[in-house]
This record gives sequence, structure tokens and C-alpha cells, in this order.
Amino acid sequence: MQFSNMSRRTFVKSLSMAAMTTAFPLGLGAQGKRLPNIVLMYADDLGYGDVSCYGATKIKTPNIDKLASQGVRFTNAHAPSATCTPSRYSLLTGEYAWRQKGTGIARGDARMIIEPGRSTLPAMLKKAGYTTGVVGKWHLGLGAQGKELNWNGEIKPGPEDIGFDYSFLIPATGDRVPCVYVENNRVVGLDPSDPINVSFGQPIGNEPTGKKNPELLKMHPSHGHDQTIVNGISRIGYMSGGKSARWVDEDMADTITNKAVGFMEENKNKPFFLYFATHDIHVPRVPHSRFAGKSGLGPRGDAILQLDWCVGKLLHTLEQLGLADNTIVMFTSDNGPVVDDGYKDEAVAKLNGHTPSGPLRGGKYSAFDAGTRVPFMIRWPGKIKPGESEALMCQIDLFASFAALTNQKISNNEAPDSLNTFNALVGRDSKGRDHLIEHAGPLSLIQGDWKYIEPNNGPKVNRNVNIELGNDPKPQLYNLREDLGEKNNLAEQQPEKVKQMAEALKKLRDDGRTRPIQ
Ligand code: NG6
Ligand code: CA
Repeated sequence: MQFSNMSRRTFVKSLSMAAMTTAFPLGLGAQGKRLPNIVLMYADDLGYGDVSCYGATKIKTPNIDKLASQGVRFTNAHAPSATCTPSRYSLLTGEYAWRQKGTGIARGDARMIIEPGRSTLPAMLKKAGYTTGVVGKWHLGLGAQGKELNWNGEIKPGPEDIGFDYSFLIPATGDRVPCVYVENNRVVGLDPSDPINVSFGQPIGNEPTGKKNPELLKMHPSHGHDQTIVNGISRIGYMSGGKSARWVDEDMADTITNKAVGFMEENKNKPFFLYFATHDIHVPRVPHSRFAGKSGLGPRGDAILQLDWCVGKLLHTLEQLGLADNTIVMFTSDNGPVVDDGYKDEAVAKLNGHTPSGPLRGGKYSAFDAGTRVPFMIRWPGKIKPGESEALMCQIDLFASFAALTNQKISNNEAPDSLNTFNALVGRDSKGRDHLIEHAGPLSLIQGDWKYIEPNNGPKVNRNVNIELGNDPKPQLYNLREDLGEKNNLAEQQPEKVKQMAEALKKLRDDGRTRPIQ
């Protein structure tokens, strides 16, 4: 076990040695005790520096902070990729998304990217006896590959074909059509006499667009996002029909939070897994009037307050249902932060000294660490001693780690890149992974303190979003312990290290897997 040969440095600052060595039984299910519920709160585009427990001073996130203070707060935990679709693909399948074509940012009408029947995190937990639900942003495609997608009938395959018992979805993103919810394969509130049509090529129907009718907008695009107008906001893509089913952005957080609460209430007497994927703080940022104008940082800050409220509401529900003690709660984000991601929402003008990336370089889309290093915390009262951990962690490992917890065997061809880091997750191992591949445009390899970014000819900066992408035609090598902000490229000084890491990355890529064959 990793635990036995870990370096007992001062990584886990306030965890006592006693807590790190006290064993509690794995596979509780096998021993006849009720398995703990698992709630995974997955924020969108929330950066390492966006919450006060990670150092933000211009905004307060009391509920997220409380969760962190009651559990382990990780300082070196990563989303698998620097954008949404590949991160979620990897989270659910335990396979690095870059191994498969078609796992980039999905269109609003993309067909399902994860093939039906495939072994996934929810399918594995379902086998272990869990009732599984997904509420919120999906962005992994719906409907059969190669077939027409009809939004007016049964939309299949969907989440239930990869292990979810219940689903309530924002099909893609808040800024992509169709702007409707899909609950258990059907658009919610659809009037059959007003069918939905969606297009990501030619305009469809005769509805106003952001491009032609800017006078109708309550929020204007800064780049892209100038197609069909829904709720006064122009989106990516065209849609017509489905008027009665269209969401109201201001109510979105309440809507999905209520669905998540309902799922927990309904399943309170049996083990459940809830994957709660928020729309916040992705664009368009249109929070409810309870939060609008409250942060002083514009809608982006207000969306952070709203997100924090959602976290509080879910935690409160667990208390009320008497489930808090027997529930593992995690909170993290799908990729790093972006300030202007396509709408003129004052996010840049009102930053007010707030630093969404914290001490890290880059942001969403970037190979620099802010692309993937995100807030990550886990609470399990009585089982996990509160503290802080520097272990190298990745969301891709939840599959193998929870398989270990629930006594599920995973075969060699399942979840090929998911490592069992359960001991690190619960604060008993201060090291976590021995390596990690980060994914933006180029791949990066992290080994110990070192990070190697492979050469890439892409642009250095994405001018629209004003983020350094970490692309460089030359190799980059950083010592993250000494240079967390990746300012000092040591590649020329350390050619041997570069060679070793480039070869290691090549092998991990060519092998098609990173979990050793057993
Ligand atoms: C980009 C969008 C951006 C956002 C992103 C996906 C434009 C110009 N930009 O293409 O606004 O939607 O895709 O974000 O259209 S993610 O968090 O879901 O990956
Ligand atoms: Ca995202």
C-alpha cells in the first residue's frame, strides 16, 4: 500500500499521526454496515483562488469554507483536463479523455460520448448497491452516435445507460442551446404543439439572434454567443420552439438544487450517490436576485455567492435528514477559472483585486497549473480527520478509490487511468499519486515536484479570454515546489530531466493505460 512507504513529511499539516494510522475498515458494505452516501458537488469553471478557504479575500464563501474546515482540504488536487467535457468524461470513466477522439468541448447537440453499457463510476457504485443520480450540467452528449437527435421524444441513450438511476440535466452548458432541462430522458415542460429544433450550423426558425437583434439583449456577448436569444441572452447555437420548456437562468441554481434535495430525500433510506454538477460559475452568469449585486465583484462574484448557497443548502439537507454523519461530501471544480468567457458581464472591470487563479499561472484552457489545479475537499464526519493535504490528487481516481471503499473489483480493461488513492482521499496518505498527466492543448506530466509541458505550437495566449495557454514550441520544465507560478523554465538547464520526463510521458501515452495491470 502507498501508505506504508509514504514520506512522513509535514504534508498533512494538522492531521495527527494517530489519525493517519488508525485503520477503519474498508468495504463497509461487505461487513453488513450501511455504505456511506456519496455526494459529489462539481462546480463549473471555479478557480483555485475563487473561494475564501483557498485564500480569496474579496469574496466570502462561508458554506464551502465550513465544509473544508470539517474535512480534508487538498492543495494539489486536479481536474483531469482544463475544460469541461474531457474532465467529466475522465471523472466518470476513469480514462484520460485525451486517449479518445471526440472528447473535446461538446456541442449542444453532441451525441453521447460515453458508450452505453460502459463501466463508469456510477455504474460501479450501482453494482455496489447505490442508487445513483445526476443533477445539473451534463455536457457529455445525449442520443445515439450517428443518429438524428429528436429533442421532442425520448432522448436516449442518456445517463441511465451509463449507470445513473435518475437524471435532471442541463444537456450541455448554460450558454449552448437547447436551453431546456431534460429529466429522465424527456424535456421538462415541453408543449408537443411547439416542438424544439436545434442547429449548430445554419440558423433555424425565425427567432431573434444576438447578432441581428442586440437591442433585445439583457446581456451582450463579448465574443461568440451571438445566436438564438433565450431569456434575453444570446447563446451558442440556434433553437426554435420549446417556448414553454425554456429555462430562466435566474432560477437555474434553485431549480437544480431543489432537484438534488428531492433526490436525497427520496433515497434517504438507502445508500445513494449524487453527482451534483452546478451551472455556476460558468457563463452566462445570471444569478437570482437574492445574489445579484451582492458580491461587489459583478455577476461572476455573485455567481460564487450563489454557488456557496447551493453547497449550504445541500449540507443543510443532509443534516435535516440525519444523514450528515454517514455521507461523504466532496466539492471541486471541472477546470480552472476564466473571467471573460464570452459575455460582457463586468467580470473583468469588477475584479477589484480578486485573483481567480490564486498563486497559479494560467486559467481555464491552460496547460499551466491553474487550468486543472482546483479546490477539492472531502468531508466524512468521524471517519476523516479535518486537516489539509498536499497529496497529488486527481478526480479521475474517484472511480478506483470508491471501488476500494465499496469492495468492487475493477478489471484491467475498466477505468484504465484511475488509481486507488483512497488513503490519500481520507487523509491517511500524504503523497497521493506518484505522477499525473494534465491535459489542456498539450499534455503535461507531473512527477513529484516536477512538471514537464510537452512542446506545442498553439498560440501562447487566448486573446478573447486573456489567458496564457502554456503553449510553447520548446519543452518546459518547472519545479512546482520552488516555483508554483511556473515562471522559471528550467528545461535548458536540465536536459536530462526533460528527456526522462518526455520519455515517461510518451510511455504512459503509448501504453494506453496508467493503472498497472494486475
Ligand atoms: C467555448 C466557449 C465558452 C465556453 C466553453 C466551454 C465561445 C467563444 N467560447 O467554446 O464560452 O462555453 O466553450 O466551457 O464560444 S466548458 O467549461 O463547458 O468547457
Ligand atoms: Ca467548465
